Amino acid sequence: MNVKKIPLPVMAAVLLWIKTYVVYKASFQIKIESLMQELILFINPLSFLLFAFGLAFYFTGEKSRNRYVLFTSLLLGIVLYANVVFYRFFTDFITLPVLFQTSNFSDLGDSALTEIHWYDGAYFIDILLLIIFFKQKRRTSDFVPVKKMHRRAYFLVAAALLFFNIGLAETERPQLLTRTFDREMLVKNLGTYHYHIYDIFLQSKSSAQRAMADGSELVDIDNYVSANYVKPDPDFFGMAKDKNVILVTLESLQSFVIQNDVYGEEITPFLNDLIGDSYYFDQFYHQTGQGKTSDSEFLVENSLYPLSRGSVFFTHAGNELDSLAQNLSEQGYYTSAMHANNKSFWNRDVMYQSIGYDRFYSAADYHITPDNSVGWGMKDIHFFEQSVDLMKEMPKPFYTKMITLTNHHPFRLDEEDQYISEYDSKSGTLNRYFQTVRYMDEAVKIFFQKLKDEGLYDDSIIILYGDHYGISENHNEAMAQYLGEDVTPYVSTQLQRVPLIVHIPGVTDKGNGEVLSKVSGQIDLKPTILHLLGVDTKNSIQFGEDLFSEEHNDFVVLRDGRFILKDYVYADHTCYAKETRESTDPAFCDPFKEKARKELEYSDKIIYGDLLRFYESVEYINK
Ligand code: GP9
Ligand code: MN
Repeated sequence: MNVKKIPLPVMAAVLLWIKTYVVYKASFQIKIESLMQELILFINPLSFLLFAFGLAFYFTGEKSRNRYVLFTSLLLGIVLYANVVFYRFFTDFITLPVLFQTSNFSDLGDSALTEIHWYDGAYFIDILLLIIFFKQKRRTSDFVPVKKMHRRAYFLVAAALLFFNIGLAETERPQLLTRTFDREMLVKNLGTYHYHIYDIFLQSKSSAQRAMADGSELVDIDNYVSANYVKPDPDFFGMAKDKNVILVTLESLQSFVIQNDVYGEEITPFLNDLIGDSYYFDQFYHQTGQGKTSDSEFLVENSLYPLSRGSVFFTHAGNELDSLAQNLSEQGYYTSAMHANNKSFWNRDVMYQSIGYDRFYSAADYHITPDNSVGWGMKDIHFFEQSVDLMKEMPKPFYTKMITLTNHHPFRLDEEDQYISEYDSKSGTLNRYFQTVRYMDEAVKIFFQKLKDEGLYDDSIIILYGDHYGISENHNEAMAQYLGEDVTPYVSTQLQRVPLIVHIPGVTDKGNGEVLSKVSGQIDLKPTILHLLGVDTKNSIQFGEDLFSEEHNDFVVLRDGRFILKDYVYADHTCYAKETRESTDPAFCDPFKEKARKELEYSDKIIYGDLLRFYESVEYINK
């Protein structure tokens, strides 16, 4: 084949394609776990590049076409290189909100400079090759504009490639775009250029919605929230004043495993004991959507609902918030989050700045080895042990939110960590789930012991809750076998219960443990915790209610619109009576439909319009 015959745009696309792949391998640490993932990584830059350079075929003059090709190569080369430099410092890919977050800007400028090296010129070698190539070409061949038919065929190939790429990515990572988990995942599956386009799209969408909003919308919301405020119980208000707060997010833990067994073996022996020494809420629901763990964090920190699609951590990471962490900072607490995973997962590194933690202890702060890892990363026992060592060094009082990891789909464990036997059903996921839950239970037990050994226990309150379901509806058949009943919409809704355990040393462990069957959800945690610490929330925009308040209402809305009352469950457009577990007269649920809809709508409005930035002025209007 005569290289000189290759059209310049195609040549440029191929050069940049190869360069991008080389840069992926050399400058980013993208985890590749299979040959298929490697293949996706390899092909993912190509379709975008074919499109970008293909536009050159619309130029009729040789000079303008060459200029366009060169300019595009340079521009994309700069984008790629900027990511390399950014990655060297932040081990992350650039996002628009990061670039435009003014507080980051000066830091970014400084750190960027220190990460640029003289040998980085090598990143632009393809441009040099391109110039040589087109100089040669100009000398030897005449310029011919491209025929329409060829142009069409070219774009058809590019489009086919794009769909092939998306298809492969979808099989590797279902719901990649709607869940937007992790930037590494997006780059790995769709390529760095598509990732930037997607990021621009997300950003412009939320900027538009934000630009249209003004504080007046907040007045109604504020009125609604104030009317629904419930007074704290004086016996509980300030009960844990100035204690350290340790909030433990237990990955994928659902309530149905509590006080339950597999072939006679207890699944959560430690938690079962702990419940006796704690306030245990057995009618507490997760309210997460596609943002899973990140949604649970959002709910707990802000007492707002997450969004119905995507994760707020990604879509609205720059919003003004009035978080639990900020409230506790104001009370002199040192605030942090602890999670032994890549810090960019769920965009935490960016969102945590808006939440306002003083510190995020992520994978880089833990000693992670192949021996102490399984599945998604560091095993919980090691995570808890190392975390307590980190806690010892924290200024007191502190508030820290810990997130466990081992009890995560696909629920794999090393043999030595399997304390109970597998369940036997058609679903491997459910079969293994009980074992990983049992492992997590052991980890929590070791954690409590270590807190005691290190003298942290007495001055702390420990609150544990499940973040979301672990077993999805795909496993209904196996679930029905375990539960001994069909998973109807009613049962499925009841399965959305996650444990909430509030353990207050010196109080609940002195025989004051209690099972509280209040119908409630993650949204209630922020006012509950603040009130326990003696912090007033009367002026906060929050949809939750203090769980210890006498006035707490038995009502919880799930993110998909289902809701649960004291005696009824509204699911699948049907009103179910808890007593009979059968559908009943819709009139029992009807009066609450409007309230459920309104809460979700108001909360969405706050997030889309970034309305809390107007809060001070609304307070003023209302006074
Ligand atoms: C990852 C962990 C799991 O860091 O929080 O996220 P999930 O898939 O459960 O949302
Ligand atoms: Mn989770």
